[in-house]
Amino acid sequence: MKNTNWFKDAIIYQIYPRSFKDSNGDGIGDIKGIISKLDYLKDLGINCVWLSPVYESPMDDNGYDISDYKAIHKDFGTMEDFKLMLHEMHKRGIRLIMDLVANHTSDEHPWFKESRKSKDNPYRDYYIWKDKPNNWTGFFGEKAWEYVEECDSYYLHLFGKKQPDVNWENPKVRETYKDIIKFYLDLGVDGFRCDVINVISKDQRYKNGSNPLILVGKKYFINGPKLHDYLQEINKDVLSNYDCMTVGETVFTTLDDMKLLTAEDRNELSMVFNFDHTSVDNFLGVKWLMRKFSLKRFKKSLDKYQYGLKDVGWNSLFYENHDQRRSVGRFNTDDSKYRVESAKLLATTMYFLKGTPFIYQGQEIGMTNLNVDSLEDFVDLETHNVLKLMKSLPLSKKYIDKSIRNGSRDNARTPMQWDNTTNAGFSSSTPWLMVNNNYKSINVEKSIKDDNSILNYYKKLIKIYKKYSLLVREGEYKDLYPNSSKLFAYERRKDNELLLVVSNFSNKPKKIRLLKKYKGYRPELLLNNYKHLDEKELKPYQSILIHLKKK
Ligand code: ISL
Ligand code: CA
Repeated sequence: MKNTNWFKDAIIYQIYPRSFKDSNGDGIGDIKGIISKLDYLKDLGINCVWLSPVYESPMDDNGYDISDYKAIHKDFGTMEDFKLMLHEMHKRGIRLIMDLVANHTSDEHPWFKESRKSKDNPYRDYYIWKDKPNNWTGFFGEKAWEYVEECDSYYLHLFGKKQPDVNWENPKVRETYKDIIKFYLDLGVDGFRCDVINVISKDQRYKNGSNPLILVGKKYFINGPKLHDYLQEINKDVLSNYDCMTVGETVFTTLDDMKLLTAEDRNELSMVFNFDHTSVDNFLGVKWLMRKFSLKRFKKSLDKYQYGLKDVGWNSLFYENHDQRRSVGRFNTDDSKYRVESAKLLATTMYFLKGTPFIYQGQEIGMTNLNVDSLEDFVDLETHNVLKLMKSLPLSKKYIDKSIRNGSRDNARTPMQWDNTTNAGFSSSTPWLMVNNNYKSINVEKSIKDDNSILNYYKKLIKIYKKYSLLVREGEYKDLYPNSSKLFAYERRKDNELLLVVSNFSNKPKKIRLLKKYKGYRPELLLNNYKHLDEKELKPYQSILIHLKKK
């Protein structure tokens, strides 16, 4: 990347296009639908969009299985629609980052169709073939190798069967991805969210060693030996010529990895998504293995990177995406009685940390998880693969039911709730995935009119965020009560000024004493998710943001 820092002032909104807005009544969200909602996004105050894949694809994994990187899938529209969308975004001061899925293609990609034909096919080395598979298990809970009779060998797929991993060892593969990246940057795109980027380099020994319950053979295919070389190569050859940013999706990364990946002078990525804080309610980072949430653990996982990346690298700040369940109701919060307070508390607590905020579509109105009648109603391939796996293990029906309902990616993928008309105003016909049945009470139209809504709180929060950008960007972070199991309170301090966030992560009132500490300061209450503030006691899920300046 050019020496550019705009990503540090970006507020990024993720669009999952299939579920955002359908313009032509086929039940599938599309690019024209996105264009029709750009004023809504501008009004929200975000200044960058991350768009999940819209490329040509058989849609086995909703577009994360790409069969032509330079074409737009007809469900979403045409390349002309895409260019128009980009133009309309830029006109409104909104940048666009695309999803770059470079670890695998679809098995229907022409490269793979060739590759599987024979051992001497020119495209053979575009993928990873072995005569004998090792015992790796993929991320979706199935064996990571698939046999092809035609060429009597096995190909590697760390995700679905229809998502063969490409071979980054092959320089031709790297050139091809550089060309794809260049193609979109030349169209004016502002950067990329790089799908599972830290698994592109594989340990060439292909040793046995994954555990089917853990679902990943972490040691063997995370952060492979050439990861940093590949990222630096892409940077040098392509990204450095453009004013762009990258955010890498990195699974199971450590602080040390993150420093290497995001240090400015190493020219690899602008920032990465780290999943430590979304793993505090599971075991081993596997969301199906449910664990009771602990605020202390949550804070510890955030603190580690807030302190750890103080001088080197940069953080991303998020709760949700298209793979995670909804945040309200999670992290010890409540999605019924205190839904509104909870959603506001979550926002205040996360977005004044140091890093770039990401908001996932629907989060800004407090959308909740999908409540299906039967597990069969889920449509996601991962959900069904894992359900099958779980049924083969000695687990109780009750556990399986709860774990699948909790973990299914469909929770985040239900259509955006625009208004209280049929199909929540998402589409004029039956949507590809059912609408959450609470759309009559939770929707954008209603939120706009209600001064007290989550949406209007987000708008206010974003305005304040922009106003205090220097403090949010540079202020020194300090967790005031790392050991409290109810309170999350932190400072962002620079010179004689600071922002103070205090949040009560519980459904009971909580006594506080800390405001006394700031006697010599002039306080200004910037955000409060209740009408009033009692300086000695926070209400259930109450959260406040105060600006303090030395007198
Ligand atoms: O969500 C997960 C498990 O439920 C993660 O392990 C997830 O699979 C992992 O973060 C990778 O996700 C990304 O790549 C996948 C795609 O299905 C996801 O939607 C994408 O975000 C394969 O391309
Ligand atoms: Ca459509």
